Amino acid sequence: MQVSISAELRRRFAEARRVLVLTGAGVSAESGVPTFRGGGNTAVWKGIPFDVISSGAMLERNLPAVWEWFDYRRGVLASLEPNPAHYQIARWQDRFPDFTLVTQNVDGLHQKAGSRNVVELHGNVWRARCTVCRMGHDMSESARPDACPSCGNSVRPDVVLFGEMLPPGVFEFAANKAAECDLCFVIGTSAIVYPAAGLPAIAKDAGAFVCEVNPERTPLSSLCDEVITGKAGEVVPQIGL
Ligand code: BJW
Repeated sequence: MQVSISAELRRRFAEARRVLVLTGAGVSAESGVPTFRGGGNTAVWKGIPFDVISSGAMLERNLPAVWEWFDYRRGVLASLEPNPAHYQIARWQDRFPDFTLVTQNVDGLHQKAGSRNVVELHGNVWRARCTVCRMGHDMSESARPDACPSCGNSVRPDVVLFGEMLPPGVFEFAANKAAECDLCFVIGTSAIVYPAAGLPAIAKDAGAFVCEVNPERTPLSSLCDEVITGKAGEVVPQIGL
């Protein structure tokens, strides 16, 4: 579907030097990853709402149940591929002198599309980490360890669950980039989970042009300079290279 892109956005895109892109689950929807909100079949897992099963409280109460949920998720993700939005965003990293991709997604599809140095606010399902020493374990090529190979304690998904803190320094890095950018894209997020949803306002307050891409309006739509209504896989490739 052809979308309307303003002359102002085209000019900003042509002239931008520092660009920040914030993505959410919607950017992966056309790859077959269910979003968290607005329907889909992972909003409830075995009768447990996702914000309960994906919570720090559940992790403390029932770590095996949390692993079962994440093992299922990795199983689904293993066969999924990036879509045209992931690929176009990956091309943008070589288009602008200073480019930062900040994602709330834990699916690894941006990296699979070729994006480098992705700022992962909420972690990644393909990593486990020790609950005590925090040592990380890559599960993309090897199985989940039963215990930490370094200290023997239990491991958990390296994902930021509800009620947990973001990894130290990650949000601060993203916030600094938001404060410095001149063009900010907000793609496929419902913009209700903080602190991630606060990044576009930081960019806007610092003078950036903010553009949202989403089939639905969000709480951020009214602060954006441009709202493009549509699916990321259709809209993002039309914005330009
Ligand atoms: C398309 C599309 C297509 C569809 N193309 N688009 C300030 C105020 C109030 C509360 C808080 C606050 N600050 C912090 C909080 C608490 C909480 C929070 O924000 N709660 C809100 C829900 C109210 N935040 C936290 O707990 C965070 N921690 C924290 O702040 O620590 C400090 C602290 C602790 C305790 C108290 C206070 C402060 C941590 C948040 C971690 C989020 N984790 C999750 C789960 C990850 C694990 C897992 O994968 O299971 O991360 S929650 C879930 O939501 C996931 C996502 O990353 C995140 C955001 O969702 P996203 O990406 O926006 O997806 P959806 O599904 O919501 O939206 C999809 C969008 O796509 C929709 O708009 C569609 O229209 C669109 N779409 N198809 C483009 N084809």
